[in-house]
Amino acid sequence: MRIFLVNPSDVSFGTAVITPRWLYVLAAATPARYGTPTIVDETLDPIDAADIQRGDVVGIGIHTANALRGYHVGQLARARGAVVVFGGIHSTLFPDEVREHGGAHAVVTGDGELVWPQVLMDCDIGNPHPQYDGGRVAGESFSSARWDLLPAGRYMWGSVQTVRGCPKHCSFCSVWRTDGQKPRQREVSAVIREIVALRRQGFRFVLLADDNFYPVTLADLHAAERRADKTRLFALTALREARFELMAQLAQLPDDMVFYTQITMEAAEDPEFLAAMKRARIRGALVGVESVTPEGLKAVHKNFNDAGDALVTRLQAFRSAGVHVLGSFIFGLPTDKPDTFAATADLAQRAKLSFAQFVMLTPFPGTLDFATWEREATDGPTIDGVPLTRYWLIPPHKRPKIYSPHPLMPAEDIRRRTQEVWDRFYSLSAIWQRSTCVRSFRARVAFVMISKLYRQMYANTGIATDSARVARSARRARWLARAVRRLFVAAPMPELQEPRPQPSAATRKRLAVAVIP
Ligand code: B12
Ligand code: SF4
Repeated sequence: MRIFLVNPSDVSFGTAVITPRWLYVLAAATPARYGTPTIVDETLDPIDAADIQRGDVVGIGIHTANALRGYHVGQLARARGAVVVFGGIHSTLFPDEVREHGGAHAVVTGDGELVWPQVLMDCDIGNPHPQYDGGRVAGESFSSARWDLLPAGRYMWGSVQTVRGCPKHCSFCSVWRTDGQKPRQREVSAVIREIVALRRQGFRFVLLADDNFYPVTLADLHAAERRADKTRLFALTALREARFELMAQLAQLPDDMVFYTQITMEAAEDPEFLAAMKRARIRGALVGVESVTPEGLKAVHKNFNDAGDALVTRLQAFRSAGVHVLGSFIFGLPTDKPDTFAATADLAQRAKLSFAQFVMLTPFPGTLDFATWEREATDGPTIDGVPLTRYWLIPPHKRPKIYSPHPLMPAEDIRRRTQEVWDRFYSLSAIWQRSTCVRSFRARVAFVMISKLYRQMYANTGIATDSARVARSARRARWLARAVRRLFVAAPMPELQEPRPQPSAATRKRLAVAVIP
């Protein structure tokens, strides 16, 4: 029984920025008796159907954006006699759809690593169950990835998850509902072991692929302190200390290493945390700004963010602490007005963001926004017989760019204005001005190329309606990706050892207090 793990994608760039982690986690969870799985990442190269034979097991992981391509791959594999197993967030949300459209024999919902050996055993005896519940695996049981299986020279960044789940409840995000609101933090030693494995191979850039790297805020701690029962305070303090332990160990890794993560804006109020991030060389973070107006933030249940000048101050705090911000903004919120676009572009500039993304509001399944939209859209429009509320089943070139009608602006207006904001933020002169955030001329040129690559990969291919523009962007992205790849690699360090665990400053302080009579 041969095993294939396939990451579906409509577009293959030949080179990819970040390793799709699930492929290498499931490879690690595959028992040795089934051999080494064949990994196919279609963001690099499309799958060759001729490789699949009767009796193979083909595991396909999908999120909403690549579900349709995943279904094509599933049908194709099934037609060749393979046993088809689906997993990933979209399969978790729509197991029936996956069976109907993807040719799945089995669907795994939730986390895959613990249940995968059972699935394979059932496939081996010819009895795969229609559905398996992988549940929410505890932080200490997360599988490490099999980085030894990475193809050489195809990826720029490794990806290591340190925490899963997020305590917030933003209306456009499914993480807190699927991954849970209780942060499941991994053991520091497991995270460090993986990062060392990646650096040994020459990866010096690593994405900490977390939902929210800052799961315990100072406000959470103060609220817990006020409670008579201190159980929650102890639990939160332990989580926070483990963050500091992790950062203290990251700081001991070779100093050419750079980390990048996703974090909420509240970290700006926590100078001790920011300083630890800087020491750990967490040089960049995606911060979900979402909206620059208080009404917009209220609409997405993100009241813990600031708006206006306070927002600029908070974002600048990251930059002052040496953490570059990739600000993420949403356009198309019901509270947006025509002047919101220019106000957002201005704010992104004033806040000294190094990078920014401007996404159009998409109701992702599993979110509160999706539930409201689906409820209100009964008997709504269809495209080729597919209801709009199942938009991922509509071929990408026929999909609308905006789904929910806006009270003030037509969809095309929102799309065009969003495109203009991307064009303005990523104009050559604006990027060159921003590139002063790095020192040498070489680093500035690298900054320009990376900005252009980011823009080609995420803006034009997603927002433009003109297919010539999309094709041109994909070509440019391919070229840029090849050109910038070498900026990210370093000489392998096969001898690199894991740093010795060191208590963080916070733990040392606590221990010191404990021994003082
Ligand atoms: C890192 C990350 C990214 C990176 C991806 C880098 C990469 N190459 O992987 C970047 C920043 C590029 C990114 C981009 C986007 N992302 Co993202 N991302 C994440 C994040 C935070 C972590 C992903 C990860 O590595 N997880 C670790 C692995 C091990 O977990 P996993 O993928 O869930 O896999 C486990 C299970 O699902 C299961 N499983 C998965 N596949 C399979 C297959 C089989 C056969 C089996 C048995 C099991 C199984 O087992 C695995 C182990 O437990 C997730 C949130 C999350 N918690 O997963 C969001 C998430 C996946 N992203 C999301 C979104 C929306 C996006 C964007 C659309 C954002 C945007 N507006 O541009 C883009 C899409 C880009 C694209 N076209 O693919 C959503 C997806 C929602 C949905 N319904 O699809 C998520 C869930 C976050 C959210 N806010 O809700 N993302
Ligand atoms: S958007 Fe970010 S902060 Fe909000 S629930 Fe999702 S992961 Fe948490």
